[in-house]
Amino acid sequence: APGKENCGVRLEVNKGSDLGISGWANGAYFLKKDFPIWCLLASGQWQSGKVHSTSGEDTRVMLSDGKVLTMPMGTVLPANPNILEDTDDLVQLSFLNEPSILHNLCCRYSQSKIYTKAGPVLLAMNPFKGAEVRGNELVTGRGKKPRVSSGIYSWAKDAFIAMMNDEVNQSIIISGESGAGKTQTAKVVVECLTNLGSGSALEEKLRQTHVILEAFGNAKTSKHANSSRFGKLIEIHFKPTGKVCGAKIQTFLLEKMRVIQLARGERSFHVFYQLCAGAPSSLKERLNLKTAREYNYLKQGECLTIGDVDDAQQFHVLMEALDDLQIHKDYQDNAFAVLSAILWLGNISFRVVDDKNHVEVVTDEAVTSAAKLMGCNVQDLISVLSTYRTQAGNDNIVQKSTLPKAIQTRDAMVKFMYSGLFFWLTEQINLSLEVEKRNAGKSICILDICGFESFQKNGFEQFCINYANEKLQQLFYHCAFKLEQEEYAKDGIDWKKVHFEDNQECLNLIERPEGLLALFDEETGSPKATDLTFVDKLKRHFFVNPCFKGKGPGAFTIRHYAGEVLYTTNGFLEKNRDTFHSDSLHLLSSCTCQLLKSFVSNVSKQSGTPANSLYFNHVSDSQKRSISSNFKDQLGRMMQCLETTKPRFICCIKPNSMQCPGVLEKDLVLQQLRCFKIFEILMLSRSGYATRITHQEFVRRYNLLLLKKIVPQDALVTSIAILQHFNIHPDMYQVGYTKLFFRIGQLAALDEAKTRTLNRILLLQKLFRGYQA
Ligand code: AOV
Ligand code: MG
Repeated sequence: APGKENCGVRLEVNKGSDLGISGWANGAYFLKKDFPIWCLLASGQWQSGKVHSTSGEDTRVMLSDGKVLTMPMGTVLPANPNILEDTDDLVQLSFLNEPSILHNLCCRYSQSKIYTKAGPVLLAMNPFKGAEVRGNELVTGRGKKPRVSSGIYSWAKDAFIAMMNDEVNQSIIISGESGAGKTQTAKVVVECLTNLGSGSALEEKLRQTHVILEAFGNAKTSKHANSSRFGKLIEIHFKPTGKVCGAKIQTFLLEKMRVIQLARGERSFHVFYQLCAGAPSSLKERLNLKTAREYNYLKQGECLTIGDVDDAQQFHVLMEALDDLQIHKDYQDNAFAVLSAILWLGNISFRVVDDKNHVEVVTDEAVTSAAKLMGCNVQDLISVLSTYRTQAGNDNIVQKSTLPKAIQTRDAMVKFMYSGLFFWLTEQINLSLEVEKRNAGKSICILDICGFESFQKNGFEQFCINYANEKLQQLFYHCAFKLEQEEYAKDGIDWKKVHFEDNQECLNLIERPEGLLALFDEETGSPKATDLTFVDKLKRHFFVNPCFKGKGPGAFTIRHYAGEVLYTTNGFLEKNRDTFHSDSLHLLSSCTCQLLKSFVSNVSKQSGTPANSLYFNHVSDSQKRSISSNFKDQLGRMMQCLETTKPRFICCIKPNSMQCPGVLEKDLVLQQLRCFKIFEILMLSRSGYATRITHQEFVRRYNLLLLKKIVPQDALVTSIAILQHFNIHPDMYQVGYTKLFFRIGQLAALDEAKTRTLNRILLLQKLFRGYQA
């Protein structure tokens, strides 16, 4: 509002300014004596204080510790009155800047208030502690429901009400980096929604579902001991009356590589350790189970246990969950047999028999146990693992495999078996949660994927995970603005579209024709290509791309929305090919283990992948699709699916990297807030019409300013009368059907006028009383 003294704030979208103060660069109006402020000290920290005096460009400030400093222009920002410290919606802050926002979040976090709204999104700070200490934010659900924080309950209720009133399917997308609290938040949201739809039986079933999926799909990484290594979309269905009538889970993007390969300090999926530690002796005997340390697949990470987690006890929790979801005991036994077979397959050793590195399988306990558990002939298994067939004219020639080829064949079979098992489990769970037939109601879905990852060493898996997060982030940016603008549209006010910088540039690098994925596929399909030729190709194509940098041989960086990640391409091509030989497929289909057989028939079903299918875990060489192309298609379908709903976002924030309760590292939080562009979102919320207030509330608050009373029959008419009485410039507000929308600072001006008027009234009353006396 140039030229307006009392709101001389030049608003512009904060395009990553380090301090987040661009919006205040011109706004020196607050530099009045005793005004509360934030000072940027030489240490880079913000400290609170108040204005002492001003002279020219400099401001003398008194810090909260009593020190008086002279601060140059641009290092002092206005702070909010204490009363706003606790506000549960950052949009309500009178002064929006990084220190104020951080201060608000810190204050709330110290009181265990972990949920805070930032305009259209909900921020969830990870408390790293149990529900019992969530403080006074608790509300109790109906009946004996577990207690859920009111912040998230009312937020979930908004989605529920919108679904009921607008009859539009809703989705709640939970994002945040690894360990930020997405999976826990997803559980809380599910609990709120089932509670709102009075579905206690389903609520219990969903709780057991989480147990099962976490056992089979979560693992310890170097960042997070219970990291989700798959994505899930939980759909909760409601009848037209609002009562819950079932749920459905789609799982996707399972990191199946983890079964065969582990980084140091990481574990495979929890269920393997749980089974080894907790299986009752009869089961142990049947499956010929050993301890975890005796299996190559498990011991390669050099990490077999997690802190105080009792794997044996967790196994009992898992068994209970499988029983509760009525998964038949025979099936459970079959599933455990598949797990045991996988572990034994990993122990199979190969003996090199000639100078060409050709191998034979060593006939020992490993191969016999694996064959027995799979229900196939040992010799058949041996021949699939150590030979391959080539076609010469009409003849099939059988040749011995080399060591790498034999290992690749075995590992591919293992990956197939594990992802088949995971997919089968999801199907079983869905049978148990089944949505009532002929349901004409609506649904709310909750999306929880693997969070953004940046380790010291990042491979193909991190690339896929970060690409998926990049897609979600794009949707987030899009919706944060769309939702905002929808509110203006709904209330019938004029609204000029705001330009917003998103992550399209990075997605273009990855997705466009001739982009990274296309080149990746080209190299994957070329027999001569190697991981090194792949990187060279990328370097040639993207040497001017600002999101890409080649880094020495075999490595490159991508500038993602959440920071730059260094990828080493070792194994990229082979992982992307994911070759799975038809001989292996034949072997599995001939096994007496019913589950293994069913995995094969699932693949045939999926070859003509249905349009709405979100899984892609099985790839055979007959399909000739690379993992990355499948991944891209999957993500595309997932996005389309979400776009048919009204998406809402929860941004999970990791307050510290030690995973301690009560500790907030400001820099770490700030970095995440910047990734989510919370400042921009708030600035946009406010650069348009910062404050929204219903006509009724406005009249209640400012009616007394109209010394000449008008009959308040119609709040809208009275509102307009107040605005005119104060000569508020028409550029500064818009009158909506239900609300008034003000530009920043306008209500503060009215508040000042209100205080002046009240003081005058008090003075008059005093004088009047004195006169009477
Ligand atoms: P993530 O899903 O975001 O990581 P989680 O939801 O598993 O992270 O949370 C990480 C850890 O933080 C949990 O194991 C809990 O100890 C703690 N935590 C998170 N939210 C809460 C909460 N609301 N109440 C109590 N403790 C919580 V990953 O799956 O790695 O991207 O893939
Ligand atoms: Mg998770």
